[in-house]
Amino acid sequence: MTTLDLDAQLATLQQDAEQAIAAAETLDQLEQLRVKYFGKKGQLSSVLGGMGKLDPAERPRIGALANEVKTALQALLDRQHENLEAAAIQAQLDAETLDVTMPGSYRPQGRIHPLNGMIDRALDILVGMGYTVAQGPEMETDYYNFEALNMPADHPARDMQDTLYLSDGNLLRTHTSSVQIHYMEENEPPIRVISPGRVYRRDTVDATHSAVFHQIELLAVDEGLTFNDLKGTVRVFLEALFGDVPIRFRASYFPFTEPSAEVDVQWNGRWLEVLGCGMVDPNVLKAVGYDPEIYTGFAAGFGVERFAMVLHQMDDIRRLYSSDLRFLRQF
Ligand code: 2NM
Repeated sequence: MTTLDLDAQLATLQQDAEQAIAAAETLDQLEQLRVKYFGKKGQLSSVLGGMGKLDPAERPRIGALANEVKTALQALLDRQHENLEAAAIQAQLDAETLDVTMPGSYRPQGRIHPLNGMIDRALDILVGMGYTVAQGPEMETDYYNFEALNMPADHPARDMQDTLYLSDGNLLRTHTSSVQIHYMEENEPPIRVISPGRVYRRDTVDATHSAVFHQIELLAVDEGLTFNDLKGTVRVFLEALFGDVPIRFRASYFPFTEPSAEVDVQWNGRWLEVLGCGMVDPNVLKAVGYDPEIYTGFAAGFGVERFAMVLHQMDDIRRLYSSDLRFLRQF
């Protein structure tokens, strides 16, 4: 082996490698070239392996030359690596380009149904006043819908609302007061609870009646609650909902309250009845195991549909169930 041989081999290696690196089209190919030339079993190593057979005086020159070749090729590899990487990123950017001038796809905007909006508003106000929301079954026993609410079997007040009975003797609740009974059975005073939900009546459907509608009832039980607390609570609630409008209490009758009242608000120049209320009858408190000598309570109930109709000046309850978007989009 002569130095000329090694000189020539290094020159050939450099030339081959320069061409191959410049021609590499992918980062994978480039990596293969790096291994081919610089790897442990690569061509540079095998050329340098021949150094042992050289005249010792020649070794430093050939060694220096080999280093130069290596440095030069490494620089080429690095540059090509950068080029290919930049090209790959550019290719990805080109492939993922968004044309922001393309028309979007139309998605109709949904909105809250006026009934749910009404429930949300009422609950917001009452929860803000310290009340907790309770729910219960829509199918009820006679006990929870009537008996515990001071309406024994042949009580005439049962006729106030025609009831939908199920074949097994149970019924569809006619009011959410049944939820209040469940709640009182499971909790001790002080009680502050509201029960929103669907209720059912055997009614012929017309502009102001529906066999299924929604109620929110409110109940407070504590030591020392009076009719004054009831009036204040109802007033604050109605003011939050209707604004500073005149309201009046009229004496009325409910089987589960005594005394009882109906409340009207003056709205667009007319008195409109919006809710019923009263002091919880001692018999109701007894039914859930509260001592009426210690506790008193007040309750109020209203129909959500009626509230929505008064508030939005609707003339027909059926519009609320019609899914007519021309109507619903107004709210
Ligand atoms: C109303 C009117 C008056 C009422 C009574 C009760 C209970 F469970 F405490 F007895 N809950 N809701 C009540 C009282 C409901 O709705 C027009």
